Amino acid sequence: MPSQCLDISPEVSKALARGQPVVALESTILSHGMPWPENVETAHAVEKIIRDTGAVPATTAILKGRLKAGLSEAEIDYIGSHSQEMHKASRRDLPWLMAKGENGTTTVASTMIIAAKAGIRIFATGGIGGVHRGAQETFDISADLQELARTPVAVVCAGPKIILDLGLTMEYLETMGVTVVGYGTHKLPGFYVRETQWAVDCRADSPVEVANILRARWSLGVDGGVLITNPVEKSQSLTLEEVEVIMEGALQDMASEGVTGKAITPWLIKRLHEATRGRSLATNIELLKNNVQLAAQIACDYC
Ligand code: PSU
Ligand code: MN
Repeated sequence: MPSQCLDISPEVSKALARGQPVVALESTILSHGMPWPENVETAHAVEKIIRDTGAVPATTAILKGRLKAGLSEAEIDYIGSHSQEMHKASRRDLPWLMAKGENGTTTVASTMIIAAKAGIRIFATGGIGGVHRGAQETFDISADLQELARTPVAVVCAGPKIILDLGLTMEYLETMGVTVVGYGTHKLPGFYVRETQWAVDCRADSPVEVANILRARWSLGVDGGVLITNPVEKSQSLTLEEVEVIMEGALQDMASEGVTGKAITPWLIKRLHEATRGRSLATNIELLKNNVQLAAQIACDYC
């Protein structure tokens, strides 16, 4: 349901009109999650994976105050090479960016909003935001979780980011009624880390099985999305032990440097990148490609 504030690209628009599969993509991962030029290369590579699988990619952003579903190559290149001027835009940021005609890159929450407005049901990303470590004190809970509770979009990811408190994140998702599916696993994947100690609600072993869960979810007529967690390949996974060692120092430095609010996730991602000498970036890129591939297959089966 295109609205006045939303531009759907001609390619995406045509696919939606014909009932063809479309996969939404976020853009904060490009501006705040990866350095240039890897961000631009990855953005084009994942769009290609989606097209090669028979679906159409719809990368989302806010450009000059307009919500975008589907970007041109030039727009992707611009965002990737002008990361500094891109506001990280979650649900709360959309109104002021729109009113002021600003540029912003979309988080999981705002991508879900744009996808739902455009009529796109499947969205692929790297990892979602969640309940931060120490949230008992800080109240830092990503708006991604509330969005999953209310917006009817399926998010394919490699799990909540391991920088979070995964136990509390799972509790929160349960409270909010979000179905969490493990793709080929009963254990919750933790983004860079293939497997964690937490269990998922249900396991699915094929794109068709996932598509059936999505249809059942939306036939209920209640609000909300579904989280599909797809473990990163074994050969690409970081170990829980190495991540925990890095996180211990990172959380101390983060506190002493006074990093707060929406800067936290990008700061921790960058810290892991440096501490692993680029291995976490390579993992991030691989898991994203993996998720995009799965999302495109699910979209084909869903349509
Ligand atoms: N991936 C990254 N870096 C990021 C994000 C993803 O490598 O910054 C973004 C995602 O868009 C996710 C968001 O939705 O972080 C969550 O941020 P917050 O915890 O501030 O809601
Ligand atoms: Mn936060």
